[in-house]
Amino acid sequence: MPQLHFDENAAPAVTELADGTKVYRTCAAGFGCHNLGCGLKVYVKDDELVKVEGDPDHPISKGRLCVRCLTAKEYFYHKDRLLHPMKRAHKDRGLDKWERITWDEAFDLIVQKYHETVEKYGINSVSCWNGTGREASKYHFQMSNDVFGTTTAVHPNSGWSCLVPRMACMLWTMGSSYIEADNSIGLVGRYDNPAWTCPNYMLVWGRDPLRSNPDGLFGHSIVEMMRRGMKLVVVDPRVNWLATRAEVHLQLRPGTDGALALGLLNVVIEEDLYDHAFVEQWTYGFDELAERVKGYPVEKVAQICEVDPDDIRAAARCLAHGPSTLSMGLAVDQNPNCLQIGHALLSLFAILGDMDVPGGCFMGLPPTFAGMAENAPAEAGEGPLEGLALYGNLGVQPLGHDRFPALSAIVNTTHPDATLDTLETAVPFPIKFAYIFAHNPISCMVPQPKRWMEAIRKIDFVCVADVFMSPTAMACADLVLPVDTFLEHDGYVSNSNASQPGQFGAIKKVLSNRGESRSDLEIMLELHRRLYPESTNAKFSSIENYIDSEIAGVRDLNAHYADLQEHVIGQYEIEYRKYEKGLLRGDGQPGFNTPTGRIELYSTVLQNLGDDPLPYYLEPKFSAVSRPDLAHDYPLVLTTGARRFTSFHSENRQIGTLREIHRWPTMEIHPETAEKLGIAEGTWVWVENPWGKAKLVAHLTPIVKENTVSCDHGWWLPEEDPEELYGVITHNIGSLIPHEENGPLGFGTHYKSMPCKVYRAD
Ligand SMILES: Nc1nc2c(c(=O)[nH]1)N[C@H]1C(S)=C(S)[C@@H](COP(=O)(O)OP(=O)(O)OC[C@H]3O[C@@H](n4cnc5c(=O)[nH]c(N)nc54)[C@H](O)[C@@H]3O)O[C@H]1N2
Ligand SMILES: Nc1nc2c(c(=O)[nH]1)N[C@H]1C(S)=C(S)[C@@H](COP(=O)(O)OP(=O)(O)OC[C@H]3O[C@@H](n4cnc5c(=O)[nH]c(N)nc54)[C@H](O)[C@@H]3O)O[C@H]1N2
Ligand SMILES: [Mo]
Repeated sequence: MPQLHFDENAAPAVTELADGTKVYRTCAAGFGCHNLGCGLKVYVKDDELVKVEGDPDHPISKGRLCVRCLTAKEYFYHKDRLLHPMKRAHKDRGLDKWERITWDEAFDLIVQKYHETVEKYGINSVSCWNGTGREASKYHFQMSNDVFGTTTAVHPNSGWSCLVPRMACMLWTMGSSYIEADNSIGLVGRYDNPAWTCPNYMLVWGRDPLRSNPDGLFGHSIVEMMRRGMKLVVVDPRVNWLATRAEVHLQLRPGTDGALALGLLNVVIEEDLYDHAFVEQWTYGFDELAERVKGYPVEKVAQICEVDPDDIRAAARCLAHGPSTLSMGLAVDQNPNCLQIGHALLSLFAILGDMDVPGGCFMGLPPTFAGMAENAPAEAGEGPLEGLALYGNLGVQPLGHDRFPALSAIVNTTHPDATLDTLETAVPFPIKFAYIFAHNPISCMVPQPKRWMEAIRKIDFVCVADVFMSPTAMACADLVLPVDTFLEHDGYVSNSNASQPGQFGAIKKVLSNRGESRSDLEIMLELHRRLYPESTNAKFSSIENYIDSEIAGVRDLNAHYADLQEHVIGQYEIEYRKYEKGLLRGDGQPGFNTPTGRIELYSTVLQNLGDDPLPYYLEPKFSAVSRPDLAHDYPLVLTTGARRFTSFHSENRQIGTLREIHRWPTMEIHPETAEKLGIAEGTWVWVENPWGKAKLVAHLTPIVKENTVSCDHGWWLPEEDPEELYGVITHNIGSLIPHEENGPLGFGTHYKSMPCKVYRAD
């Protein structure tokens, strides 16, 4: 099991300069980020934030920082930060009529509304909402299940189209909680550690890690590996920075990923490029897979995907020069074909013999973290779920799991789309209470934002906890709670809770709180105290106890929170080739943690869940191929949400420097297409389809193909009128994405493949 390694040669946690300035080392979980944990040096003088710099002693980020941390001062001292709890009369939702109240009054209100709801409607009418994996997301299930005691934990990303589909493939077909490109992240000395091998090739699929630093892969590690000789194959409809440096760039038609993945498998099998010994010993269903991929010959796939057939062959041949590794991203999830794309890509690297070898695809240990169905700790809650395991065994099925039972096997939130149906119809029960934290559904997460906004407004009591007044809070909340930044509280960061190798680090309070802001963890512990005054649960008694018990619960790491505070960051290693050593399975036997003990190219789990056990291609439901009737009026293909350095979803829109770099909600369009439509650089345009429209600024660029436009997501204009909701509906590209158009098991949707037309807004 992993052990934490602290670097004894690193700078001390705090040093003092001659002028009295203190320099604190800490790990970042913001300003607009996952709780990724980049190393930070924070300069503080007389309780004033002077500046932040990258921490060169941090073994993973190694002194690098992105523009969002480099503009920390603007964020920290921003005039729009929420500083006090505020409430508003129910009838005034949407109006800027807030009344400042005390924290005591705020907690009293929450507790009162909570009890009223439970008494009148039952516990599951209480809902607890959370956005993407920020620091606060560590507390989503604790807050929902342990504090509120409800199964109505909501994450309303249509089709759960973020990470969970990929995780489902990893867990169900490979028996690994998470599989990531091996970038030496857990090894002391990193790339110089002899245990590591530099991959020969990395397949970067629908992911832009330099901008997104996604889920445990620090993007710049790709550049470091390129410097050591790694080459790239990129699958992306846009020519991003990595694509310009790739051996092969497959610039596919958005949404056709499933066909391309099967085409690559076809070449590897037909040209006999696979690892026979590995296939023989460790995989299940190779013959069936080989038979299936015969249906995806290169010429046919090339036509579907609008790429050159020779490029598909070239890509497959490159990857066969292993070790090769896979970095697959959000474009896999944001597609109703997601499970099959993920399954096909993982199968590709499995038959190439690249699973869990140095320089290959690193297999995560079985999961221990909140929300995962398998192997989860049975935490005794003190609410109505007392004594039940938190996940997979809730006793009550979360909302929508009757229609989409596969979801129960992977995550215990409600089904995102079914939640909207329930809000609108009160079937099977009404939702009357909502606690929304670190989440801005109206600006960002949901498709059909206006419809969701109206549905959320039907909830009797809505509390939003945020750093800023978000459009969701302005539109829907009765109570807002001011949350602080990671410089104002203690906390911790971790890499997939030690499923993957990597880091455990300390978030340290280095500045006094602005106003009366508090951390999500403090709010959670206080709510717990007030809802369970008799509780003797030591874990919830203090921040230190809470974090200590969280760390202690993770794979027997030899650390306490005090150690993290002292050393700032601990690195841990996990062995390669775990399947040979019995480290993946509960019974300690060699093999994989699947029903057959092998990597299931033919998935018995998918079969039992009612889907095809083999990967297949689903043509996007609204494409010109599927719906030629739509293609006449909506001839362009819309992909959305390609990440920018200057924002994290809807966050950072009020930061002046970042808005100078990227001023407006932007649509990328090919110059020739723009010319035909009379659209010049910088013109405001409407992007429209039968589901809705959004107003953006055109940026003419040849990085997109002539038939494709790529639009920003998560926009609102904080400088505009709050009572017009900061233009959030006007500029929201989510309006063009349909509700409940998920894959067969309820996963994925069309965030990256919809038809549209574009015209000038003037
Ligand atoms: N700066 C910043 N970083 C972030 C975020 C943020 O908002 N800002 N969000 C965070 C979150 S929650 C997530 S989930 C991750 C996501 O981060 P990533 O997984 O990196 O995903 P994206 O940036 O959405 O898209 C990556 C690439 O997919 C391409 N693409 C578009 N359509 C398709 C398609 O149909 N097929 C294929 N193969 N590619 C396509 C885009 O052109 C883009 O280059 O980023 C996280 N990191
Ligand atoms: N069209 C389209 N839509 C998309 C996507 C896309 O690619 N295309 N991507 C989707 C994806 S992958 C995701 S994950 C979702 C993300 O959707 P969300 O997670 O809902 O989006 P955010 O805008 O990040 O909302 C987070 C809110 O939390 C606040 N906040 C920041 N830090 C803290 C904190 O520490 N505590 C608290 N309480 N609040 C905090 C921020 O100010 C912000 O208002 O969006 C999805 N929406
Ligand atoms: Mo996400």
